[in-house]
Amino acid sequence: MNDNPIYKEAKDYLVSQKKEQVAEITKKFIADGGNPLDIMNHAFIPGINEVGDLFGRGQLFLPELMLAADAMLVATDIVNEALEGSVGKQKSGGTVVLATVKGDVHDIGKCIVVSLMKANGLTVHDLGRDVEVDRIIEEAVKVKADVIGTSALLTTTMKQQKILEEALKSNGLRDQFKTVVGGAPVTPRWAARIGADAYAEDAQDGIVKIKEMLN
Ligand code: B12
Repeated sequence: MNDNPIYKEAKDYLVSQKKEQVAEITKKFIADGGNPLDIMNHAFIPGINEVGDLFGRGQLFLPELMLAADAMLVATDIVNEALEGSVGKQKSGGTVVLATVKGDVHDIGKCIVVSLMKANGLTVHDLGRDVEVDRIIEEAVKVKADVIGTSALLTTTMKQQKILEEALKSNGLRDQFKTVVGGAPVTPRWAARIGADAYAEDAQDGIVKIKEMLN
């Protein structure tokens, strides 16, 4: 339920960059039987978006943005650990190569996507952040990936997703992989324009889209 007061408290801790309290409340929420994704979706993602808006409006500065990101990463680690522990190791047969594109160090969202994919039985090769298109393609070929997923958080780095589509085509590899794109500035329209196979709004949507593509 979105009106659980714990969400507001957790969100406030994140926005005010209180890392210790963020860790504590996340652990308590999970220990009390809460779904780890709920605190992420109802408290921390709205919280970090608010931080981003404040930063965008010049009401909060880079050092505070970095502290909030640090607190977010602590929450993400706790949530991811809980997610990974909550499922069996059954594999559903799909292999995904995932990366945040070149020039972009935003990886909080991608790390959530990785955990949820693993929790859903997908085999994930996470290349990290700031990854060149050539490296992504090399890994996808090497591990015979079914799907290539990319994350871009900057309007300036989104074009790497287009470069990936073009590189796949020019290397005659476009039919070998499905592609899915995500990240806050990315839209279904962008995905269609560059010729990606799918757009994912969030991690859960990503799983749905990937499972559809694998079928
Ligand atoms: C945290 C943060 C940072 C942290 C990143 C830490 C880290 N390890 O990730 C730090 C402090 C390092 C940072 C740096 C910068 N940042 Co910053 N940052 C943010 C902030 C506040 C939150 C991003 C985030 O983590 N969101 C939460 C996650 C969970 O959401 P998400 O990434 O969108 O992911 C979800 C979905 O999109 C989806 N998804 C995402 N990717 C994928 C991929 C696949 C395959 C799938 C299926 C799904 C999927 O699933 C995820 C989970 O649901 C945003 C604001 C915002 N609203 O986005 C600004 C923001 C992105 N940053 C911005 C800027 C400008 C910068 C800097 C240039 C600042 C500077 N002057 O140095 C640098 C850039 C550094 C670089 N080269 O990359 C701007 C970008 C503006 C623009 N037009 O491009 C924003 C929008 C802030 C703003 N309002 O101005 N930033």
